[in-house]
Amino acid sequence: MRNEAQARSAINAVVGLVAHVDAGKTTLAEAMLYHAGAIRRQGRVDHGDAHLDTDAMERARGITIFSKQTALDHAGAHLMLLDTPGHVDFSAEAERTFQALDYAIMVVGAKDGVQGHTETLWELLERYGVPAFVFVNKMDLVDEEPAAVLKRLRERLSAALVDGAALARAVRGGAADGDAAAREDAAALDEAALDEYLDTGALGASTVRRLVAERAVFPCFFGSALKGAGIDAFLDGVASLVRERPWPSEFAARVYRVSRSPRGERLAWLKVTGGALRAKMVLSGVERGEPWQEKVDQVRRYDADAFEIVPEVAAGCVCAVTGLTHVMPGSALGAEAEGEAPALVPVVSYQVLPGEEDVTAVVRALRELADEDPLLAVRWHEQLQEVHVQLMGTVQQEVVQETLRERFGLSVTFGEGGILYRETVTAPVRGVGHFEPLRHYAEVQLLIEPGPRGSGVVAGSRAAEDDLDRNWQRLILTHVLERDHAGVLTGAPLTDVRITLLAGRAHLKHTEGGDFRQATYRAIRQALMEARALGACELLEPWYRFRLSIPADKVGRALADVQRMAAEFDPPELAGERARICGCAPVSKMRSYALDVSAYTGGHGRLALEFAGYRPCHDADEVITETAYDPVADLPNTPDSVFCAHGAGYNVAWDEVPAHAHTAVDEARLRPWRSADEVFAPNGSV
Ligand SMILES: Nc1nc2c(ncn2[C@@H]2O[C@H](COP(=O)(O)OP(=O)(O)OP(=O)(O)O)[C@@H](O)[C@H]2O)c(=O)[nH]1
Ligand SMILES: [Mg+2]
Repeated sequence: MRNEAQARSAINAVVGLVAHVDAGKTTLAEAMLYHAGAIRRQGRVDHGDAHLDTDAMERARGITIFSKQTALDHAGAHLMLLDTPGHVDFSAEAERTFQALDYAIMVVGAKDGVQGHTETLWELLERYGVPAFVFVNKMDLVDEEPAAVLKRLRERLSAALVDGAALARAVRGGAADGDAAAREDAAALDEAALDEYLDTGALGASTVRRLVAERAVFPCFFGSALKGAGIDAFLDGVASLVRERPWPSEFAARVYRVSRSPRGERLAWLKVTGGALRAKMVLSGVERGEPWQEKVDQVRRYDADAFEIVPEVAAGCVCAVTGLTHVMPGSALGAEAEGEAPALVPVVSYQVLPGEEDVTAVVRALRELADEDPLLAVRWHEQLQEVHVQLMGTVQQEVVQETLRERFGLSVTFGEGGILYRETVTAPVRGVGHFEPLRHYAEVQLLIEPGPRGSGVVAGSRAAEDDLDRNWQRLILTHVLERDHAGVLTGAPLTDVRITLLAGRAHLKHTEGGDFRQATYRAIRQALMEARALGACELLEPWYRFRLSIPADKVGRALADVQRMAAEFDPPELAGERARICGCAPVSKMRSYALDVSAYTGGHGRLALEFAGYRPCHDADEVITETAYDPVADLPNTPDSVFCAHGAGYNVAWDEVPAHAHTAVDEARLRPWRSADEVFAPNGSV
């Protein structure tokens, strides 16, 4: 490990290696560590002894599954490297790390070139605003000159790619052939830089670093990670072209990953983005409506599987901490702002078949895994005694299966995958829920309104605290946010709505813990039944963005296929022998298309798919008919209410409930809308 004097003078940068599977990220990380003197021997992924692919499943498969941290020091820069998995089944794990990156290294295989997944990741880097270096790897496998490869990459990735080695030399005042050209290329991409170049005939180092940091220029390097070619120039280039952001002094951090150590400790991996993180520091936050406060136990600096316990970590650095049980990947701590929802999410749900195993043990184990990867979204249907999880594909399925066996001694299989539908409303509707069996009492009135696509469920309140105590309001909003609510068309989860608490009532003596939960759930379902009666419920289905690359003579067949799939697409682009069709299509139509493509192109076609959000279902009527869901018969999700008369509770059908309600919504008394977070805040505005 570096000494502290070195650390203070060094520029800190968190740099992620990203690429499609097998591009050579782990091998490149290995080579960089070796050339920088951080490890004494370069391991090989193929020999199962790579420094970073430490997990047994990774070593057996020769792929990276979990992202890892390591660090090196080179020429005044302290680079914290995050190696990410490239397989699409683990792309959510890769995307999580994007939130921690100052820079990315996009690895492109010289022979494979830019693939569909490369473009997906490149666009994600743009979305997260991460500056990028490009490393063209496996140059030992092609005869092409770097200049020719660079020209091709400019067409596919970005016109702002420049020769990185020449640019780095130019920054250091180099005068070799090509250095001036690189400087000129870079200057041409930015107005202020061009002025500087025309005035002085040069570009200052800080200008070039700014261009890189602002994503105006992407320095591109060439080499072979396996043969160690081009690595020194790459390290010199990265070290001289990164700069450190100024970090605010107030503590802030973002959790980018959660995992378990081999000893079972829950590890939260985070990037400190303000102030410093210290051991024993008390942190607080709100997770899914639940406020929490906890003490950080150990702060650890990791290098692959090994770690060092440190008293504190400064802003700009990544670390892992123990002691935080509530944070999830993406959680914002301290002054950090809420992050965006991830783009790469699973859209196919699989039933977990427990076989001989005890189903409750399987659910418990899966919930523990979902605590690390919330995208698994474990769903337990009590009535049907069925467990469902969401997965990206069959390789992830194998990994979950193996993890259940190794960690929990459970052996399960999976059923066939099904599409994950969702439901929303297209018009505002009100709902009432009342729960009053003998010696219980709670009533809730709320409003459900359509929200923007992709916004999920947002909750807030307009009820006055004089009418309903703030603690009850908090409790009701917690119940709104604590789980998915089933829609009434097919029972699929409700999404893209804003749910506002309008009124409610508790009983001084009789309101107990679970009563508001019952009233809240029933109010939501009652509102959805009202929406259904108005024709204002809508079924949504996931869509894929696809990139289909095929031999040019197969374009007719491909076009006929995508048309049949109800796809929206751009006209085919022809380039020499190949054609490319890009567009969007329902997941339900396209999810097994890769096999067809492979068959009708004799293995020469490629289909890249990525989740493109939810849209109204193209065959909603058929899906609804086929599901044959009866929302009134779904008793755990009943839209009905329970009222009390003569000392006994009795059921009131959903359409009668508003007439029985004990509270009334008085428009004149409604307060301005406040988000759930404001209601939860200890001293927030009221
Ligand atoms: N010929 C050649 N092979 C290489 C080079 N770099 C990596 N490889 C090989 O490419 C394969 C994949 O390398 P990895 O480093 O595991 O690739 P990765 O991008 O980390 O893969 P994932 O983490 O699974 O996405 C291995 O067989 C490497 O030995 C190179 O420069 N030249
Ligand atoms: Mg790897």
